[in-house]
Amino acid sequence: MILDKQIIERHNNDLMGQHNKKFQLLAEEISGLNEILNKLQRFQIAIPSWALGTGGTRFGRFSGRGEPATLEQKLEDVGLLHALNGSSGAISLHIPWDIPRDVQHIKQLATDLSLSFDAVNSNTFQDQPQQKYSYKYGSLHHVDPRVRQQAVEHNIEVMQYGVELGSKALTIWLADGSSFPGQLNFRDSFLNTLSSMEEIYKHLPADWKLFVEYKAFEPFFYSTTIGDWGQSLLLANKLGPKAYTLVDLGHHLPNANIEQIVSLLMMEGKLGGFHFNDSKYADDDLTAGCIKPYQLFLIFNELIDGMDLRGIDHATGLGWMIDASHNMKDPLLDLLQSVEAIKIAYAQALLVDRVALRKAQHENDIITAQEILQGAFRTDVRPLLAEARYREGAAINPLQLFQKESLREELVRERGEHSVGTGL
Ligand code: PSV
Ligand code: MN
Repeated sequence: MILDKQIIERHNNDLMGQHNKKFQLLAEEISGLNEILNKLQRFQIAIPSWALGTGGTRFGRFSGRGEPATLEQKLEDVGLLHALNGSSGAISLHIPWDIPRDVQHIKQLATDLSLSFDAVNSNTFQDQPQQKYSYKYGSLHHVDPRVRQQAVEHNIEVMQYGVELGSKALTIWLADGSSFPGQLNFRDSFLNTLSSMEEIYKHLPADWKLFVEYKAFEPFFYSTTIGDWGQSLLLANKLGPKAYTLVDLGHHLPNANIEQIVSLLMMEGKLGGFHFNDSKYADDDLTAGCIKPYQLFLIFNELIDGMDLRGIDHATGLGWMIDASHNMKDPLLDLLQSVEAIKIAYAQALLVDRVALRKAQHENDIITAQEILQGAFRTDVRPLLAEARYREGAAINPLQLFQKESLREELVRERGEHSVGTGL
């Protein structure tokens, strides 16, 4: 479904009076308003192809209605999100779920929808029908070199698809680990992973990045071979300058100080990208900012601090992606909420008076430091986001438009009630 521009214009006309009042009130209080709006307009968050269908839990999956069943339909869904919010201009593909059969056609469709291709993701956590060796006991860390080689070749193939489409990064997340003490030798597993990744790295195009994602547990529950940011950073450092750590917010042990991790990875120039989601207990993959919005703000506070220190462009310097999917909400509405929450945190962090914060830190003035951070966090920046969207030709209130225009019903009419997306 391609959204008629007139629907957005009509929606914006209806809301303009109300929006202007709120925006003007806020605008008076903000210094550097245009620069902030400009940053908000440029900031894009990639949408993972696997979040467009309803996700499952290990107990089952309750598929939604009118889910995108083909790669074309997935692109159309992301194109729809981007038309609505002006902030979702990229899609991240997972191979083999999203193999492009007709590359030229897929590229043309992406261009028509103003989308680019974000990092491509390999999948060595599931066995595929024609596959020779099983990943039951892992992939890149496997004790059997033939399994490792198969997983290396898969990653090379994923990069080839990415090159054809214009991606610039490969994300590797390994399910490799163990569930029982004694099951594997930690050192051997790490070294096998390293040599497998070295092989993949050799094939990485010159202008590409390799993102090494870590995860503390799941699907294995005793050890994960790339279990935390230390192990990921070790690998990234050993691999070379094109390898970086990728932080997925749901992949830490409870109460980990993720903002501190982010700060130090940036200090080392080794933070590559992000997978946004939120969680209460584990890798819950809930909507970004739905449970811990203050943590999200604190993370952005460190990100901006680190990026500005190194002169990194906020919009293009790091890989920004959502990695959330669950089985309750309409996935498109959920993604609109995630993007909004991420950009709220970003906008609030842009409001932090960094000079005053540094001064307070140097004077051990904890009270002022807290006031500065919480003052920014408690600012309702939603009119700024709405204004940035309006200036991009997108909707002042994308969620409201989606619901009022019954866009899901439209998709169900097009695709059928029982169309199901690929993914977990
Ligand atoms: C694993 O939990 C993960 O976060 C990795 O990024 C995967 O590629 C993604 O989810 C989808 O399975
Ligand atoms: Mn992830």
